Amino acid sequence: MNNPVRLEKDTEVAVIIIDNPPVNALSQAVRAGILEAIEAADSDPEVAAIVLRCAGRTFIAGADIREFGKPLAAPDLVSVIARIEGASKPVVAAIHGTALGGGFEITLGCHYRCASPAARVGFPEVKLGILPGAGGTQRLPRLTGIGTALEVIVSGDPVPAPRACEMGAIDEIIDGDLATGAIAAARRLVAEKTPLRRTGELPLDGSALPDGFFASFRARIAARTRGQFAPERCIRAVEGGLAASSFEEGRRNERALFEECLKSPESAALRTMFFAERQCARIPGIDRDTAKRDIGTAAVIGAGTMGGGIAMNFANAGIPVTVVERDREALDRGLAVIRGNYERSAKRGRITEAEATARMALIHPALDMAQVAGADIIIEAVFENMAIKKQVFAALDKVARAGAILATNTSTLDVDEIAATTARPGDVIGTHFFSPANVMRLLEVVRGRKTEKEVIATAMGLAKKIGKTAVLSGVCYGFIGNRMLEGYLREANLLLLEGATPSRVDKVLYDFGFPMGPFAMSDLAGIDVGYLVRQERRPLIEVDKTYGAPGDALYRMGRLGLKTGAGYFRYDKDNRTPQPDPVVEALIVDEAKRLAITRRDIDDGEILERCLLPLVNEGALILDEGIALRGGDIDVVWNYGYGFPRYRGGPMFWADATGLADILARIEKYRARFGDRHWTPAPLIERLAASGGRLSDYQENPS
Ligand code: T1G
Ligand code: NAD
Repeated sequence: MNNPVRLEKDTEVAVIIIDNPPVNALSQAVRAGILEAIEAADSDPEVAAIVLRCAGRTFIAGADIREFGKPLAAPDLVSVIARIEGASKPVVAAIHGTALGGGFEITLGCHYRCASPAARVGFPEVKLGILPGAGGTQRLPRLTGIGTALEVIVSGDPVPAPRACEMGAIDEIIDGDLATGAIAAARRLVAEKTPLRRTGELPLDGSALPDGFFASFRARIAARTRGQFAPERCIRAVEGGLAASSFEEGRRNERALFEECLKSPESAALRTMFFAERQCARIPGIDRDTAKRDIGTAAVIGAGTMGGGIAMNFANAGIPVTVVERDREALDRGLAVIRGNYERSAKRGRITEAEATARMALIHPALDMAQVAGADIIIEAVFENMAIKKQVFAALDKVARAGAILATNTSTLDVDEIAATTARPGDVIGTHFFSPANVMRLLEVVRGRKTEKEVIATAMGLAKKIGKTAVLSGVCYGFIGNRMLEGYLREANLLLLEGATPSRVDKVLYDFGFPMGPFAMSDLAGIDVGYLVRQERRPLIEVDKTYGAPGDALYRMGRLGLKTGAGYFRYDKDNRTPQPDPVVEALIVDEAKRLAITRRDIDDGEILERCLLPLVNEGALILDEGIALRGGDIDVVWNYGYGFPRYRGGPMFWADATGLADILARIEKYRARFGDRHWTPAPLIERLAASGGRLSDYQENPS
């Protein structure tokens, strides 16, 4: 392999160029290359200053995450940065793209930092369950002050260069050519004989911090970081720097905390999720050479809850979109909701008024299906009813241009059956958005039996363009996510009949790390939604009289969830906090009596297992059937679609971490109690438990 670091000269300025595609991660060769180049430039009498920059699309994106957990080959990053900082000539960092993690730390070791206006810097480590481990928690506070640095380190969010400049983390924004500008800056430092500014030698001043600063910072982030290990270690690293008598002492403390994080199960989960998320985009048989269709215009059929949100995704990405409804009233209502959403975003400062207006202008309301004739993709989001969907697709088949992609947003229906109503099943695909569709990151792309590869490739590419993480699913009832959800909700409801309360069950899942429990989630989605899903399958489920009984009873009472102010919980006006409702508790007791279920005290451990094991078991079936390509895909679906705590991986990773033999034994325990119907272990779990394999790495046909 070629050396990923080269040294060029622009008369008296040495330019170190890092070229390690795709993101200039700090592999051992890069670390060694930088060290060697710095030594050479520093000892070269003809060199007066040094510029450090990157080739390719971005500055250094940080340590090479693939090297984590392996013995670290020399030189380590700490020594490389110490050598940069210790150089006897000005070292100028020139940042484009993103300088993240170890990449940002390198720039902090330089004596001067310039950046392109669109560059961003930051410490994403906390999102990988670790902390900046090469002096970042010690140097950044010396430049920006402790409060600002702490915010950057604990949030993990990248900071736009102009803001970083205001904070003091960047010295200069360069509007024109960055490489030229950085060299000019280096010459200026030499000409003006500016003393070398070594960040590590700057004082760390905590005297301006208000009393109890760290305690109140901890309190402020407690809810947002609950259950996580790394955020507290980030705080301790910064706090330790302040207490330390030297930079070096603070840095050693940071290193110890970093090592502790690296060994944590949370970090293992988060790193696995980082790669799982990127792996989802890879589909066997589809690669860069697979043709993609151009998506310049779009259309959405139905402007209800989902249609409106889906249309917003296109408008947000600058793609004009026609929205078709069946009557004027529904159309006006749909458009009003979209307008309201944009106005709210503008009021909150998330977008400008001008952006809101421009986006709204990209959405074209229509009452006539013929208006979609020119669209490159048409997404149907009408009622969840097969007969209606078939009518819509038959109509689309008549009006859509040849080569248009015909997509359905169905949550459960058979995409192949829908495709068969057209003369072009190869162009039909499922695009299952999650509610609210303009907010939720997940998109399940559902491949029909006849869907053409280029249609799949186009849908996956489009997802990226509109800011979604796409996961490919095969056709089955509920696809990946909702099929798994079914068992989770079934057990949660049964637990109520057996003796638990909605608040107790929700608390257990909340404490596990979900943003809300199954019942608050059901109330938010609508009790009617769950009821209608069960209605469609009554013949299948009515053998089990207990199935969904509490939800059915609430539906009959007209308690449809948050929207009616009452569901499993009750809600005060203008307050979305679920309140326990004695009416529901009495209702559950009545239902249990009617169904002859003896209520008992159920412990938290059983509540958790009863909800999570069905996820694992169904996930294993889905994998074995080839509905999901890999275990990691399932985990991404559950993280982005249902809020499964990312620091626990997903249901598949959680099962692996628990141990598949243990998982199997627990499923068997419930099988002995409740019978085979819902508790027959998935054969894949039995196989992997026996062979020592893992669900989260499992893939049938590795690409
Ligand atoms: N290590 C290894 N591979 C990486 C990587 C990294 N840090 N970052 C990206 N990749 C791979 C990625 O898997 C993908 O591979 C390809 O690069 C393109 O990425 C000591 C401890 C930089 C904003 O956490 O946030 O420094 O799938 O598809 O959308 O304190 O990648 O093509 O084979 O995401 O343009 C901290 C993580 C490390 C940055 C680019 N750094 N990366 O986004 O492309 S910890 C991070 C990103 C650290 C020090 C410590 C993004 C990006 P493949 P991509 P993108
Ligand atoms: P909705 O009832 O809010 O909206 C459906 C809209 O379609 C209505 O406005 C209706 O007037 C319109 N419509 C019906 N027939 C039409 C026709 N022939 N032509 C044009 N418009 C027509 O429903 P929704 O919640 O938005 O669901 C839409 C689809 O998305 C369903 O398939 C549903 O299963 C799926 N989905 C819903 C959710 C969710 O949480 N609501 C999540 C994912 C997927």
